[in-house]
Amino acid sequence: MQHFECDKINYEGPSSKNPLAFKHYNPDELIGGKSMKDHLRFAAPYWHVMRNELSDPFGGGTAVMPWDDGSNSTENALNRVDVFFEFLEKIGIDFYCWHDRDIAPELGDLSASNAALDAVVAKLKEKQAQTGVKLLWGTACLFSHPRYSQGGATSPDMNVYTYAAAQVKKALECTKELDGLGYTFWGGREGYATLLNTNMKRELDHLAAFLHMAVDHAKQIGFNGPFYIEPKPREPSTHQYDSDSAACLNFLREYDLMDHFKLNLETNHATLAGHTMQHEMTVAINAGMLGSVDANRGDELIGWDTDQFPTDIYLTTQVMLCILEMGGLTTGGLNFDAKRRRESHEPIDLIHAHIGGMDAFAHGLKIAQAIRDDGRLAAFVQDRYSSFDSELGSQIESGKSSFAALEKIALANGEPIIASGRQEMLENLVNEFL
Ligand code: XLS
Ligand code: NI
Ligand code: NI
Repeated sequence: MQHFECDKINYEGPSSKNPLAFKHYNPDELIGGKSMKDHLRFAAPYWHVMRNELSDPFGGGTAVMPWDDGSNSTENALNRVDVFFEFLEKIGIDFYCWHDRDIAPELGDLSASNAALDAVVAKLKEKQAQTGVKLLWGTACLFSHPRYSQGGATSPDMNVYTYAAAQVKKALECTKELDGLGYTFWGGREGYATLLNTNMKRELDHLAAFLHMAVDHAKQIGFNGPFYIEPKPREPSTHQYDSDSAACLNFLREYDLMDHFKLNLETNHATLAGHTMQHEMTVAINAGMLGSVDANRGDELIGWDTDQFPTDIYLTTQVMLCILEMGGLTTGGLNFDAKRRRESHEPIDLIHAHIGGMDAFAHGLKIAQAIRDDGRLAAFVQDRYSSFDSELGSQIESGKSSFAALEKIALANGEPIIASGRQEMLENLVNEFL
């Protein structure tokens, strides 16, 4: 039985008018000597594709899901797996991500929930073997259940903390069982609603202890993939401790976790933090800490995590410039942490949505590669700092100069004559390639 009314989506090229075809994403086409598929490493999130009913704060779900009987049963969860793999096959996505509670139901107690998870993981494992699909990362949902309303790893209640630890232990073991390439921590409730009731220092210490236990357990079970932290400043909490790239790096350094973690950056979270995605990526890349990307976008007019599909070529070009600059993704990928609008309720809309995201990234990749091949942008930046390529510059950069030495030179030199930053010229240059 087929659940999505289409055949496998093929590449037809930029002149195609077929809405159910790729115009730019041509998986095996080489860009700078590497296939598009290997550059982009697209992943689909189980939570949005299979579980998002498309509700909003003012109304319930609209998504039509004829395959779902609406029950919280393990059987229903097992049925969804077939539909998800039909989706992956038709759209041509080779990686996926999940939360434990997306793939399997939370039942009466922890051992019942664990058993349900085992049953679904066994089926996922079979499907992965049949199709070659890989798990990009797994994660535990420590934010939906009422017990986590005041946090999981930062809950003031030790019994909740303990429960969260058990849940992450199991999710980690399931990730390992499915040969997952990474494991993500997104701490939606790891923050606070008000500082009036919060001991921030103690909560951060607890969070770090939690993450160290995760590292230890990964070692014990032989899970080698990186852990990812996914920054987001707020929503649902007023303030989330992992607020942006810089805050995460500081936390990881302070608590000696740098060797085991990388960042999973989400475009809409960057926007909520008041940064561009390019900024967030640059901060992470400079520290050698960019692991993976949750590829979506926000809305300039709505102040929450709208998780829209990335269709803005300017944005995808910037993201791909960053990824090419760092030498490409390794364990990570581009996970479409994105959902359809509430009005796009038919199953086929899932296909349209992902075609759009994949094409926008393929297009952005081609543009980014062309900008790099052209070389003028990079040459401008290099030249802008060329005064530091002098002997004095290298003394400064290697920490071998002093205020006294520089004062002497400043007194002798007189007023510096500086060059233009040429922002508009560079914007025009980028537009040449769009
Ligand atoms: C929510 C986050 C979430 C993570 C996984 O805003 O983006 O979906 O990616 O827990
Ligand atoms: Ni995300
Ligand atoms: Ni998000």
